[in-house]
Amino acid sequence: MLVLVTGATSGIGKSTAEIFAKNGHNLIITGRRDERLKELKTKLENENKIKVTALCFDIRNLKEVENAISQLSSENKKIDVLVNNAGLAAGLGPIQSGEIDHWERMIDTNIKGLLYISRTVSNLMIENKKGHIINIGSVAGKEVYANGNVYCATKHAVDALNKGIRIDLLQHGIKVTAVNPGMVETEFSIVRFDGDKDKAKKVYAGLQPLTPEDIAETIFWVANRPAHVNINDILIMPSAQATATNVNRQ
Ligand code: NDP
Ligand code: 8X3
Repeated sequence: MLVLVTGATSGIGKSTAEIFAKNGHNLIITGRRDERLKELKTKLENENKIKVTALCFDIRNLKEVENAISQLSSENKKIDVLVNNAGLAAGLGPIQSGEIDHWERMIDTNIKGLLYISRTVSNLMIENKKGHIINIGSVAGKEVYANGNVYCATKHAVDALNKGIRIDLLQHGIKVTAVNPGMVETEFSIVRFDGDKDKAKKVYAGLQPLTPEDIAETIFWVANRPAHVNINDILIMPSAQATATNVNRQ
């Protein structure tokens, strides 16, 4: 399989690239931090007999997305799996004092970025007459919690797009799946709190969060179902988390 993972410089995306690499699959990895992409490419190619293509671009920029994908070799355009993982939360506060820049970053990345790459790659999958799009949603796309307003809205949009894209691509034999995690300890909360590591650490205090590897294993499993089987939607939580806000801290 050839697997394109967006947001592979960190967290869930990086672990996803690693598990596919270990299992001998070629990869296209993307993100904005070029150094990290280059390091990961070198590591994965040295440790596994695979080919990794690193594409550095900002998923919020349609031109950058289209240029990056159009420059792929014809072999690399035969993408079997697109993992729509790049995304972020910015801020956690009430709507009346929300920062416009935070809102725009989330909407532009989680919704518009996902749309840009899905449109571009689904056209390649249609030509290839097969493919699988795996969208990383969230528990925040299934319920809304206090101060989560815009982030929750973007992940509800991913939930809706997951269903809509599946309908649109049905006739082309392309599978579409959502993997929706609860709390996973990555750089997610550091980004959400604008680099405040102490504040980020407190999110996971007193409980065992999911690891990015837990989610990567689920993504790998989803991508490896037989051709006639599609997993539409999975909600995966730490055992210590019942809902977005019901958490059992010891
Ligand atoms: P990380 O912050 O560790 O990773 C986010 C990744 O997204 C990075 O590789 C980053 O790359 C990439 N990214 C962000 N913005 C852009 C952009 N504008 N252009 C290109 N790439 C971008 O967080 P996670 O691994 O936790 O998050 C991955 C996904 O999982 C997100 O969609 C998130 O919403 C979702 N999720 C996370 C949960 C959690 O608790 N951690 C729970 C539920 C869902 P770079 O900075 O190099 O561009
Ligand atoms: C990330 C999970 O609960 O922090 O999508 O919104 S949560």
